[in-house]
Amino acid sequence: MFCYQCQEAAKGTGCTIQGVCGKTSDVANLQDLLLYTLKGISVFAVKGRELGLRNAASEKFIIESMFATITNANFDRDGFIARVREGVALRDQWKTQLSSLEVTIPLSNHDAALWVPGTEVEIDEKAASVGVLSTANEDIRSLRELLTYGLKGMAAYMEHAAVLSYREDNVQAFMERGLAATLNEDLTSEELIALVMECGKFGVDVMALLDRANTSTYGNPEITKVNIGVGTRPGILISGHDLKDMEELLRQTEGTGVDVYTHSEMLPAHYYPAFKKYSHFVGNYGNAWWKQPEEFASFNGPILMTTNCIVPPKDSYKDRLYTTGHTGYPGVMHIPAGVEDKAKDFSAIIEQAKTCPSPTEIETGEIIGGFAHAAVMGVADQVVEAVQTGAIKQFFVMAGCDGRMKSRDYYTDFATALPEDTVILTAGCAKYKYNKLNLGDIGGIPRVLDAGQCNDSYSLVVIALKLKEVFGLDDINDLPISYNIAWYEQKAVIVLLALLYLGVKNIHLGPTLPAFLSPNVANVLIENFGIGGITTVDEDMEKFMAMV
Ligand code: FS2
Ligand code: SF4
Repeated sequence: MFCYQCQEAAKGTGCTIQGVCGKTSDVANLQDLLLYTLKGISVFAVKGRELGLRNAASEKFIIESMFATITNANFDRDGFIARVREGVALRDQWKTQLSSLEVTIPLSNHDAALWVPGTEVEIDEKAASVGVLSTANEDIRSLRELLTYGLKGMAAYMEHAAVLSYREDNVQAFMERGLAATLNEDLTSEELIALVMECGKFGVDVMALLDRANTSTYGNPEITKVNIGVGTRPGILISGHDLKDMEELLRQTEGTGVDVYTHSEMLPAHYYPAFKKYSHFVGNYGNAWWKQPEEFASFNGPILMTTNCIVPPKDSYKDRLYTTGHTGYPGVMHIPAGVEDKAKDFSAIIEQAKTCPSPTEIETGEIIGGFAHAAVMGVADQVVEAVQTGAIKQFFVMAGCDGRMKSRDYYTDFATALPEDTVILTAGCAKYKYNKLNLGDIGGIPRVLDAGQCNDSYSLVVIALKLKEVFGLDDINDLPISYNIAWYEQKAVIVLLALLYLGVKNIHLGPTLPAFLSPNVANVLIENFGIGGITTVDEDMEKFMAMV
């Protein structure tokens, strides 16, 4: 195996024996093979689209399978083998359909468009030969992977929008074009860089689409205080990002005597009006994804993982853990999609919850959030006045991901060290590094404004663009906003590319720069966008404040 798609890549270069995430070597290879299969499908889907032909099953398959290969989403070997076989069958359907048209199909002689799966052993052998290192040139490899990881993040957001019946054809078309392009040996570095930038454009589009999907379905997030203590009844803990699962679980648990709590990236569900009506939606339990081992153990009840990030479970709670959607873990119960138009059936989780003790209290109090674009626009006058009077000197976008590494304490220390006339704009699970610090407020505006999940970084962009308009500025970089972003997995990659596409400069990215950036590709990002890493809190604070 060789995997370097996330921030925790071993030794800062790549996992080669087993993933730091817990992914085994065979599963890592099978994920590579699935990706290769998706590229093969895309070769034909691009041509089909050009000819006005579509295949809804292959479109759906590409998005769902891309999502399944994101860090910490799915560890299920058998599931990946089944997906590879299904993918090749879909590719061959396309092939048959196009063969009667006698058209020239670029890349149709590529092995990804031709290979045929045999026995499981042969699949494993093939899987070991198609990974990241099969591209010899390190800059081309770096650009192909940067594009691929952006596409993976894009797929996650497409899927969340799709479950709410929101799709955008241009985004799907780019997904297929981008995947096929990574097979093309003729593309130059410049052409690949252009595709990476285009990926950022579609990143903005997909986040806007998901924002529409979420807010049209569940209302605009509202400023909300969320309980972080526990009740006395048994509970179900729901994690991940899928709001449709959230809705369904709340509906099915109503009146059962079982409470529902959120974990990690599901915390922002509390901000949506549609979920506030459920009195058994008690609060948020615990912190970011990587705290699962201790927090899932002390929760005492069943836990539903709707998306990544899954930490390989401890025996102490494995029999209370459930996956659904495109997540999976061997030996963990999976809740399948509902048949035809039927909702997923969560009754097994609810029945188990009834037999469990209530959660052990690990903290008490409240945290505040819900500062997505509509809520912030509602208090825009107050914010603008605070900036004009100098009460707020600078905003710091500290969005993105949290993770296990000790070096991420930097973000807690940085937030603590920020001057009192600064405000943190956050989204994603990165927030857990500073959302319980009680940093106070500026004239009633909390110093940590949580917009929501990682995809709600879009809200931060909308807010920035609105401020730019209000202050009559030509350039988004003239705003009093600095960017100190933490990343972990591929959704952070699409968010980053989206910010670059919007022209945001001088983003600091940590705790380490991606291992998949070759020195030359990193230089392109440094020279054109001023991207930088992090150093120490003191040194960075000095640099940031000098720019104010
Ligand atoms: Fe956190 Fe994991 Fe949200 Fe990432 S819970 S690192 O998936 O996308 O952010
Ligand atoms: Fe390693 Fe991250 Fe890949 Fe897991 S996803 S194998 S931790 S680089």
